[in-house]
Amino acid sequence: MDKVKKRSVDRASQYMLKRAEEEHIPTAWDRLEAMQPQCGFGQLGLCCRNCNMGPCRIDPFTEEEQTGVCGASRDTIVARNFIRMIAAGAAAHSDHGRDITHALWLAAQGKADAYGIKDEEKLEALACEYEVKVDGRSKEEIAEELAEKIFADFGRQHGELRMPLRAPEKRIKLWRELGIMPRGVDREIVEAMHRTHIGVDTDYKNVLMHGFRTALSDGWGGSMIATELSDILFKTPRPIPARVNLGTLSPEEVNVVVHGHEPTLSDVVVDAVRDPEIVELAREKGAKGVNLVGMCCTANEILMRHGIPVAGNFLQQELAILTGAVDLMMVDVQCIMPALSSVASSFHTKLVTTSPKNKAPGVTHIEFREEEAYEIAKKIIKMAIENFPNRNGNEIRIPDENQELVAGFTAENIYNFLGGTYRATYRPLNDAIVQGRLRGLAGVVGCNNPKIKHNFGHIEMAKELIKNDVLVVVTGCSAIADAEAGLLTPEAAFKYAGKGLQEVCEAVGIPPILHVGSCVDNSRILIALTNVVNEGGLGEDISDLPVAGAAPEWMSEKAVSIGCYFVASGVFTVLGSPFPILGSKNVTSFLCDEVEDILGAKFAFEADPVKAAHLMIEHMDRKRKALKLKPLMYQ
Ligand code: BF8
Repeated sequence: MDKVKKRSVDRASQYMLKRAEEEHIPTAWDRLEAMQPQCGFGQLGLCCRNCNMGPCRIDPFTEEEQTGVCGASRDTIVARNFIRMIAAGAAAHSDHGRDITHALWLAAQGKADAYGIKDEEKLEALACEYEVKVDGRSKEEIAEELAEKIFADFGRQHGELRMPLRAPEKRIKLWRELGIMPRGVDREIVEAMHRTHIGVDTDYKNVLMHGFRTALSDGWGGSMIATELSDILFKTPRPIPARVNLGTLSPEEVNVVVHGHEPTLSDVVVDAVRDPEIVELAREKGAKGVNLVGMCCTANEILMRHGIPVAGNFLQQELAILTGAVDLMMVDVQCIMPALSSVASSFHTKLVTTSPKNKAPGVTHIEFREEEAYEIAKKIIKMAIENFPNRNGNEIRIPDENQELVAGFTAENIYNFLGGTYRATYRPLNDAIVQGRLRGLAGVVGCNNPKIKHNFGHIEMAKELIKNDVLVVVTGCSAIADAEAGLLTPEAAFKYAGKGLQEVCEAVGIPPILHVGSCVDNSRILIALTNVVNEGGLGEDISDLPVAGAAPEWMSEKAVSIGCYFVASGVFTVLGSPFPILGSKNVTSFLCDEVEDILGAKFAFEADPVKAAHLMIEHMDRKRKALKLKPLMYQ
């Protein structure tokens, strides 16, 4: 048991890891062990394979100025590798945003029956921002023109992206002065690839500043588009109770797990599992019904809007199959481990890929098309039901872990709840900070990584922050980790929060940690911070606020892009493990120090989540001092 306790703090995961060990089924933790020692050049960012004169690698231990065959210095190589990570992360988020735009565009033309406009108010507000005429037009006409205008933002060649104009004025001015105001989403990503091609940009600072521009085109571009249009198409979330962890799988029902990121298929599956034909078929096959659960960010999308249970976060995807109770797992894009097919082959589980961008050898592929979304959803669920009788009853081991949570917070509804009334104002939140009831705000986001004990970083950091009167907002796998530890309930405030935060939570009945959605929904945090600035009394820019961000268990390139757009927006950001940049002292000192003078924020790396929380708290205290705020009420 010791080994599994070292791998995860979550009891359900420990239980499944034990099974994996007994049955000799390797998981990500075993593969990480087998991979040791990992490539030191790669870890430090010192390996360049951007051309065929290489691969080149720079000796990390020499003081001599070594270069690659082309003459690229260690600074250039490290900076180039780093911004290629940003470009890949921004591409993933933004392509997700583009797919949602495509669904809206089809729905507006009546070509995708499964979708409709679910939030007309938001549609009209966004249309006004994009200068789309609203008066006297149908919602479909408005939506079609809006989708076209948003498509244009992806490929914009001149001018500026629309959504960054939502940022505080001072920040916009800074971005313009620095030449990092993003133009088109695709343009910034393409330019990142161009600049890092052999023989282009060798000035590491110039390379890194373009990295920030690319990241901004994600946070204030592709991701924000994904969030806004998902709200319009699938409805804007409201606080909603639900359940989380592997115990949400049912021994008596057909278990369908949706895993990945985009809500275009999963949202339709929510309706399809309730279809009388489906319910009837499930009964015919001896099941009590169909139990739909989510995994990773697709889970967060349908949790936020429909209260669908969450089976787990990134490191639990293999463990879900190890229960022997998953009849079908359908996946779309991002964070889907290629190892799933081999784990599934040890059980009756059917694995189905659905995106033309993500197929896997030997895995059933049922291609998703928005035009036939409902039929395709039903086809996949029927396949799950047909597979139910193939379950081996003796093989099923579902852990008895099934926690309550409340999710569904947004930049718009946070103020309603914190206000204690339905006034559309951030005043009560700002006042709570100004008067010292709250110390500040923190966003804790990002992945799991088997290099860090599963969920440990997220949970310990969040607990330390709330104990110190910091209101925490969470997304992605971090939100799921906290939910599994019971932190996303109003009761958690009494157990773990400091007195000031407790008072705020008690007054309005909210958890001390607010789940604001999937990883693209980090854009909700940017908007919330902007609203705090605009409300007044806490400075003129996001960098003036007593706020901080963190990704204690990050692993994906998307997390790199997220970190960079938070820093570029003025948020001090702490990572649980370093970026692969330590091979260059100059790049490291630029990102972890000098950039604060340029952008008003910087990165820090700290593996201990409690120490990391204190870096964030110290930062908030410095900002409080600079703003001459009152001392904290209870600390
Ligand atoms: O986009 S937090 S492991 S699931 S990358 Fe992936 Fe990381 Fe989870 Fe969501 Ni975000």
